[in-house]
Amino acid sequence: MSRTLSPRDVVRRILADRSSDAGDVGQAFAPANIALCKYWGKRDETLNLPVTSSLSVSLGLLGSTCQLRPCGGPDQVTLAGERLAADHPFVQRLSAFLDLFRVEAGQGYAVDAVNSIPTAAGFASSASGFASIVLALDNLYGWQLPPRDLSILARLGSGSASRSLWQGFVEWHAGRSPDGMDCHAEPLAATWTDLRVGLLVLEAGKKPIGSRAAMKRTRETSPCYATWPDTVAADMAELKAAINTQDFERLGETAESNALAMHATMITARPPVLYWKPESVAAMHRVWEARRDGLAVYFTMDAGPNLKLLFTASDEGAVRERFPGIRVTAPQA
Ligand code: 2P0
Repeated sequence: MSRTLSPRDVVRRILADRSSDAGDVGQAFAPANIALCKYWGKRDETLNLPVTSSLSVSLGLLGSTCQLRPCGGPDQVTLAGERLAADHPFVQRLSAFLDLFRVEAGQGYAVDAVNSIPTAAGFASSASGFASIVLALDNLYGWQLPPRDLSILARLGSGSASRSLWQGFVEWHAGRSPDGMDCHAEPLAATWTDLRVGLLVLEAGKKPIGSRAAMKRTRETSPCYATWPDTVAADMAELKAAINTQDFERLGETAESNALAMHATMITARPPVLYWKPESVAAMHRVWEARRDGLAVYFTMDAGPNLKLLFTASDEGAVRERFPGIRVTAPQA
């Protein structure tokens, strides 16, 4: 029977027989990912173990690039060319994560991170960031860890980062073990080159509450959360069937419904968590209106006011016409 481990124990176990000699520099890219079946709620907050499995699609060239160099003293973090102060929340979170990997106390890293996803528009997720850091560490120390171990390490930084190690469709298994060693992601074999994801920026302001605190509050207080695991189980099966048969309507309908079900759990939390803005609701109506007009377009939403539209390549022109300013990505083209 496995017991709960600390994040440091998990790292020690995974790196047991790996080198602690760093090279000069480690560098890596990891794609951002958008969940079609969402992760919302943890069974273990220290290890970022989710209540349910989830399924995402990665965003191709949109993501994070990270360069790591060992340095003396405290960590030095540069984001998009700008040096961040030591008390910046991102630096604090990153340094706490890097603490798990330091060979000697006091050893620092110079981290240079660049996001190609529109950060200011609220699309930056911690997912590609932590995944790129884990890959850069793997590169710096020459660990050559198997992907499943990299996924577990990325999860310790941020749950959704466990899914950002691959392109295409990725399933994150919730697992059952208290130590989380069976809680990692893996890619699905199926590909779908015609699938498109459009980022619809509606508001770039700061979120009222971060997703970490919001999912905790939802799990603890929402009367609707009890049905969430069953919703996920049904939606996961539907999405996999839709992907395997390339049934776009089935994929879109399920992803949209899953996102709304996740938001229903948060809206009913106490106090409520409502990320939607009037512009978000107006955009939902525009999506539904487009569907009534025969255009196969669906939306999904995360912990923010913006929409991500799902459609196929042949409808890209029609979607761009209806949603000017949309940023279109071809996840698997
Ligand atoms: C997802 N989100 O599946 C869901 C949908 C937001 C809404 O994963 O606390 O930043 O670091 O594990 O991964 C955002 O949560 O949370 C997220 P932590 P994370 O993409």
